[in-house]
Amino acid sequence: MDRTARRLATRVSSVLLTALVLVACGGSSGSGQSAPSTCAPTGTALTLAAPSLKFDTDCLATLANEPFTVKFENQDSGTAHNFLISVAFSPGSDVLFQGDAITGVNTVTYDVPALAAGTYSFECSIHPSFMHGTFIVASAPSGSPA
Ligand SMILES: [Cu+2]
Repeated sequence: MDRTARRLATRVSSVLLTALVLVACGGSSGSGQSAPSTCAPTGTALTLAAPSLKFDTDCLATLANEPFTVKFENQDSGTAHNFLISVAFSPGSDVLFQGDAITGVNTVTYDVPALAAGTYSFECSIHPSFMHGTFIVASAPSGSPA
């Protein structure tokens, strides 16, 4: 009788362990779906390129409360792309800036009004599902010249 109870206890604890391991793995393996990228602003002259139906970066950053420029190089011959910034990467979220589409190969520089600090989304409104990234607006790191 005592042995059976012991076995049962061992069994229960190993089931619990397995469950814990599964939960731990499940928690971290969700990163396949858009773990937010991060980057820090280095100025207000941004560059972005679109080679072969994607952007060349998944994170752009600019300084808060300062107008900035985005030099956008569409390298896709015969394909139109644009650049927009929205509050979040989801349909229907507020668009803060939308640049005119250009057909590659071509380069345009967008003048974008100042934005408040925050984390936004940038995307090509024509191909948002595979052309999008994180847009970070942040204050200059302390200690850097104003
Ligand atoms: Cu596009």
